[in-house]
Amino acid sequence: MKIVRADVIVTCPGRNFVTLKVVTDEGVYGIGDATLNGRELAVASYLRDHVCPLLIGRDPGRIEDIWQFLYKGAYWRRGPVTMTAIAAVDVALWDILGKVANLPLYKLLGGASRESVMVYGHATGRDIPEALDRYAEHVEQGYQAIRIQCGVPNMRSVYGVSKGNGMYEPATKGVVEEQTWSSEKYLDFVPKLFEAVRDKFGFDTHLLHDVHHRLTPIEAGRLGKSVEPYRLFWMEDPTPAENQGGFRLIRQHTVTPIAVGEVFNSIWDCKQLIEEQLIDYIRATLTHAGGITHLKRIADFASLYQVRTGCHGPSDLSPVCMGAALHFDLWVPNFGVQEYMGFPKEALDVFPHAWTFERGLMHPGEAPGHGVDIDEELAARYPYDPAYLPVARLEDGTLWNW
Ligand code: GCO
Ligand code: MG
Repeated sequence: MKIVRADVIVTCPGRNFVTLKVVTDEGVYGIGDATLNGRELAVASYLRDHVCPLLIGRDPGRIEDIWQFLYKGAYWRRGPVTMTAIAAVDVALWDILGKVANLPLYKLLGGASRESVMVYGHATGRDIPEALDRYAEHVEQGYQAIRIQCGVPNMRSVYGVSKGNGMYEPATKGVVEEQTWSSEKYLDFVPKLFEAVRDKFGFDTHLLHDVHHRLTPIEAGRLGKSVEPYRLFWMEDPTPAENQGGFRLIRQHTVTPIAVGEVFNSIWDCKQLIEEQLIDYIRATLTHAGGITHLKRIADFASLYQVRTGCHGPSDLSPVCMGAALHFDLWVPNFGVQEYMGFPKEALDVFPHAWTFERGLMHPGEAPGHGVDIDEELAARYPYDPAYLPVARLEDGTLWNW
């Protein structure tokens, strides 16, 4: 079997997605997600101009060799654009392998390690009562794990809260939104949010929260310590993770579990964090961290240190990523939880999928491969629409971490 075509499809059904379709001489094809939010066309060009021509004529079954070829062969290793492009190829090739073997991807990985995949949903509110209402809705829908984000009094904007009543979407069309941030106001307020959740709903649901890289390590240590009574499932991205050693400071002060990794793109980004057991959950994704082949390597390494997975799963990774991630999650022995934000309806129509959701649990389905397809005719009706992630500034105007 040989690869005869590789096409990049850019579409905006509710938001922008980049998809790679790899076609073989036997007519079997596979698809992979290549979406890098706010920088979509960089990956589309990397694939179209540099990677697709190199795939033609290759045996799609040599997944590991093609991965190594694209990683080492570029000379310029790692980075989000490169690793997203490699991931798209990798996931498409695993999809082909599954279709050829007539097996769902999770069986190729070693079979199911559990009956279903626990996912966490997003409860967001402009204030505590609104956030609690959304939390209650998630409890009613059967979610066992819920992330909560809430507006902070006297702060004009905050990370992670829906603008209207719809889904949370961080990107804004055409412009870079400038938000303001105060770590002091946030730190004084946020323990009250968790207290309100536990007072109202007790301790039966896993409670998650995303700090979105906003604090310094010592501030993060203080936050973790102050919220220990509310037993968070995790405190996500408490501080930027370029300086992995910085997490030692957080660990010295708190036993609140830590999740990191949604902006990571290789095992090297998380090596020290995992080896020194500075985190509890690794959040790298298939799409941004080199696909199934590389995420498997990260997860196996993490398992040596009792670090579990908690894959990033926002609506800005496509339904293709979600489908493939669910196969990975069903297999991976050191699974923790999977994020599931949901998708705009148009996106679900463009990407027909085999996965199912029932009361906070998901299953990838039994379709061969990863079970997600793309309706190219429908995709063509939603042209690319440039959008950017916001930036955050401190109240004096200093550019901060969004
Ligand atoms: C999460 C993330 C997202 C990111 C988004 C950026 O925990 O789901 O923090 O909300 O901000 O994926 O593109
Ligand atoms: Mg996050």
